[in-house]
Amino acid sequence: MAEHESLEFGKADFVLLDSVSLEEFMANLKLRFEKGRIYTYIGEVVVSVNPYRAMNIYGRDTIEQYKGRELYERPPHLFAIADAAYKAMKRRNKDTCIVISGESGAGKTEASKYIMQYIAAITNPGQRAEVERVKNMLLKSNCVLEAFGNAKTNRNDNSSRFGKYMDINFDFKGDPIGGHINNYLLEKSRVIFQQEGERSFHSFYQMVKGGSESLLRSLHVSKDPTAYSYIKVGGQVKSSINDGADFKAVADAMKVIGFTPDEIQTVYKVLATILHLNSKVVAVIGVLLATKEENVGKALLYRTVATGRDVIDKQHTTQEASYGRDALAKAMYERMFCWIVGRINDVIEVKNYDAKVHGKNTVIGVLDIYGFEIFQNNSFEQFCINYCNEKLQQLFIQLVLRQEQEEYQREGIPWKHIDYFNNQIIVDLVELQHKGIFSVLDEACMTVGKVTDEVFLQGLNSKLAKHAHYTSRKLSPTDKSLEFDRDFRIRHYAGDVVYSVVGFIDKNKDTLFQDFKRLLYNSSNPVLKMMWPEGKLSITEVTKRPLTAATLFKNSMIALVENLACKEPYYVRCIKPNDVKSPLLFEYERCRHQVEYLGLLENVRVRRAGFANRQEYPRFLQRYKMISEFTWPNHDLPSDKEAVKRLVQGCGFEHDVAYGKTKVFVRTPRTLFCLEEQRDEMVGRIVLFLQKVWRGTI
Ligand code: AD9
Ligand code: MG
Repeated sequence: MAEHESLEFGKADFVLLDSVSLEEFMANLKLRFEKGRIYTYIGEVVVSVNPYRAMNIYGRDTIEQYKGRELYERPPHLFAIADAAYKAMKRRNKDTCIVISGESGAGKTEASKYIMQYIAAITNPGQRAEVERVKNMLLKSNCVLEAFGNAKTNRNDNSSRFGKYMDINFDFKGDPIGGHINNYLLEKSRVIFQQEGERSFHSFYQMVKGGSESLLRSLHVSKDPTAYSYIKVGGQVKSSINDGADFKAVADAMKVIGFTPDEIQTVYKVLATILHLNSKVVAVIGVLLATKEENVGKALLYRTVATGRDVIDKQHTTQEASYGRDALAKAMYERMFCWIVGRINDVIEVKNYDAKVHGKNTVIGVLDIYGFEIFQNNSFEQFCINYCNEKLQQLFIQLVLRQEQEEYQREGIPWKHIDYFNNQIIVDLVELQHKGIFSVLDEACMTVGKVTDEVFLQGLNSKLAKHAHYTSRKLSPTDKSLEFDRDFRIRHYAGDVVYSVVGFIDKNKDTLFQDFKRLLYNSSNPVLKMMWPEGKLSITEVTKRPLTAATLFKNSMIALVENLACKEPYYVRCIKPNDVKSPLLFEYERCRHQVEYLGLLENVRVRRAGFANRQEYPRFLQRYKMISEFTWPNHDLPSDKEAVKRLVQGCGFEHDVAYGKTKVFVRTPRTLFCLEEQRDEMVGRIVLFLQKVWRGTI
């Protein structure tokens, strides 16, 4: 606990509240926000409130204050949690991860960047060139990924429209030697449509606003974003964002990362092609994609179908043609995004690491994913994003609330169970085999013949009629906020969301006519060709039905959670103080709601009743045996447990400790801190003693 912090700023750790009630929690949170203290602990969890203003707390001097310190020695900060994860990784050889959660606009992406900056700043004291290179790449990758994966939404001017999990690999010295980025479901529908007040991905506006005259001329692109219907749909192309300046920063970052000039040009060509797709300039598209004009025209208007052994060209209806064109725009953007991530991975991936020579290669993972969101109109994308947030909440419950309590029970420590809302029921509602919403959706998509979104909704209504977290107009006819044949509502852990089924089937099938894949594969631009390897197959070779978008997303989320669950987790829980991006406004109800659904109060209760630290008896003895005459150098007590008891008694910490079957539990970090101090002192004395022995002075 940061006791040196004055009480005028409230309690630095919610565990220290006089009594644990929602009112007290909120009063402390509010007081600290108003005093400019945006971080507060719950044990080792950081609660962060978005300050919506530049804070002078991330500089070099602050970094120095946190470097190598224990969590409770300094005021709460992201740097302390980053340092704790780093120490666990370095001292105990543990893979760790930092999971950042909170709703859209709460400050996750900013937090993840500060954490990475901190890790970069405290490592590589030897200034090894290769390590510096890796660090630089890791930091630069953020700027590129945000340009292509973030957009202005009505909740956040720089909203992440993809999920990102980044592993940073460290060598035995604790220096970063590489990394790997996993990206999750990009919200590609944004390429063709944005809601009122929103924008498409930053990259489009950056190119149009920041590209040089000659670049834009070569792409046949005008400097006016409103000339392109795909990116003016949202109506609000103006924003506080400086697209022109960002364009140059992104281009520089891509260069530094190692994108070749041809690769960067191809990226611009893809962006330009998407802009042109709406304006019938097939000739220009042909040039940009390095294919024949007539092939572009043909792919847009016809599709090749195999009927038995014959292959024929079938003309699209107008509707099919515009559907195909939109699908092409989305797919080209998504492919390019994944290709960019892949190229960054090529450069940062650990190469030639021999664990036998260099010891274990450990990782710190940082998860920054799209936050829970509710819009005026919520579709398949929001459904996936909110499901992802359910999964992360479930992981938090398992790791922080459940496992903790289960361990006390296992170890026979007296324990009064603390209740919490377990959202597993909602996770199941979405992902359960045969019964969940994803399964119903996939079933509808597999059905032969014309299946509509309404048929999908009927499927949901019949399968989920009794589910406490699902409803629709058919099931509650008096609920006027739901439209017949269109809406269903999920009671999420973070609130109720009404989803419109319109587009679910299409988005889940995610069909892209084979003709486009072949068109792009046959481009004479090698970079573009590389993005479309499956275009190699001829029409008669394509038989396998691809996995649906929902199944792919579900699988990737399950894999993500498995990956996180096997690491030592550190948590940052972000809170959004208001909906108007104000640095002054602490909207009480808004914040209370978040505190409740994030389960923060339960977190405090478990933590308070629980123990900050636990260690198996032999390990504890190994570390501290030198501070007691009964245990140094060896003890003659019947068991290690008895020896630990004797040691603890000798130090006077009896009141702060409980003895489990295999582990000793220490309630407050301060006790551990004192033990560490005594240990340091004794180690110092022992070293001195040994030096004297060696020198022969004793
Ligand atoms: V989303 O789920 O990707 O839509 P995030 O990532 O949670 O969302 P983000 O980090 O992008 O939110 O923060 C939103 C905005 O809040 C930023 O663009 C900043 O203007 C502002 N912000 C967030 N954290 C800080 C901070 N520590 N200091 C100053 C901040 N401003
Ligand atoms: Mg974000």
